[in-house]
Amino acid sequence: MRFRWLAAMAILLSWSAATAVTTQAADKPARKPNILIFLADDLGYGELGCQGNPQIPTPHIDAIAKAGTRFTQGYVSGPYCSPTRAGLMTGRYQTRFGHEFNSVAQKSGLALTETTIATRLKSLGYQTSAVGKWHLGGGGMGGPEYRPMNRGFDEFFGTLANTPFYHPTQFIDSRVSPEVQKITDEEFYTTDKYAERAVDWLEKHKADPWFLYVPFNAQHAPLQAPKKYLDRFPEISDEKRKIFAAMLSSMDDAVGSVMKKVRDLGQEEETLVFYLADNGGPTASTTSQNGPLHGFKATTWEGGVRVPFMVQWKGKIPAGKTYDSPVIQLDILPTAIRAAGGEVAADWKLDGVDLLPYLTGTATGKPHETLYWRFGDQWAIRHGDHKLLVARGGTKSAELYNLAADIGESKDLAAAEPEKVKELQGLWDRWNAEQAEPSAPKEPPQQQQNRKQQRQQKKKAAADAAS
Ligand SMILES: [Ca+2]
Repeated sequence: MRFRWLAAMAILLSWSAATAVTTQAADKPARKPNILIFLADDLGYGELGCQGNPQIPTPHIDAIAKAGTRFTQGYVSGPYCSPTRAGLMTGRYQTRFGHEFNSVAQKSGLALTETTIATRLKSLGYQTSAVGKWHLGGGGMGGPEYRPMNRGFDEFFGTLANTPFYHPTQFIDSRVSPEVQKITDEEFYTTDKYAERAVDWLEKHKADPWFLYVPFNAQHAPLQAPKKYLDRFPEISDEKRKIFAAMLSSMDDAVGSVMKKVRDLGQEEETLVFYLADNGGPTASTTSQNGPLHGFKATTWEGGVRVPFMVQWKGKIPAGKTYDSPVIQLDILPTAIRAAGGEVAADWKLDGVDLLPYLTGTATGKPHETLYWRFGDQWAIRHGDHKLLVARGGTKSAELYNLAADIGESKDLAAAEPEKVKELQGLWDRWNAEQAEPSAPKEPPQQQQNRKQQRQQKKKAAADAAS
């Protein structure tokens, strides 16, 4: 009898202890996860250790893939800088609001009708910072209303557009002034300074949930790197490749510094991290490789729009896995908003989707059955494993590829599969009809004029030489 009474008491006690723990956990609201986005510039699919290229070690970037999930079919909606950023910041195909070309950033900037991920996270109580290359206006003819400080970022440290790595142009440190500043420090190297500022900002803002966006200038031209990184590659004799390697090594160190800070703050389990590139590699100008993919930056071939892309959230997203269905940078905004406990409203008219249920396995199927691109005369649609496209360097008529069997887009199936061509053309036409006209021409008129003059001078020089 006594034994039964003791057993009953023990059960009762352990039940109350469990209840107490549950109540305690419920009383302390879980902190919203921090959001961290690293964006590389012009880094091709064929670079990085985790992408299968051991030539330039990238242990810190690889560590994100190791602690998280790497997308083998990660896309961007733009084949070069500014359009991809417009899509990333809004979660919408940038062609919906005319942001088809880089020239929009020069003419004005990201349309003021659009709401950025930073503004959306701010309304959920986040502190926000952008450290790196903006390239969404506010530096050309557009006014300060296009600068990051007026697009949801509390702080901005970086350049408004493309820049040299030393003596960066159109540089703003919003702690000093909202206006463009001249950098006179000879030793100032953007990638290293971005890491320093990001780490400093994290220390100052560790108490509340934060959103940190780090769009590196690396690996965009011009190829420039400090000696300390060049010295890491004595075995690379090609001068261009050596500088590219040094730049990538510097970016890897910068990612490592920021991630170390997150760990030192004890926040790695509450930080959702993305690392991706803004477009494919322009191999001829910088050596940036696209691995098995066909085409380059500024084309709608896979080499222009399929990029290194990975995500980590320790304890939430599976570690050391790949995810092999197509995803796109437009997915980052809804994924971050949902992770932050926010709702995605229908009137945001997003094209991206929340990836977390797919990554954790609670959702079946694919995030996207169909993806679309438009870039002037070039365009593409991916539907299932088939891709129909018109791209620079191609036949000028629509070509059809099966990416599951032919990742290198080498065997045009258009003639063999006319029904598939018709189906995909119909889908793309319907999507295309929803897109806006480009809000700025592909090249500003002055640039077009200069190019025309250069062509005429070349022609004349050739004619003179022949006569
Ligand atoms: Ca780029």
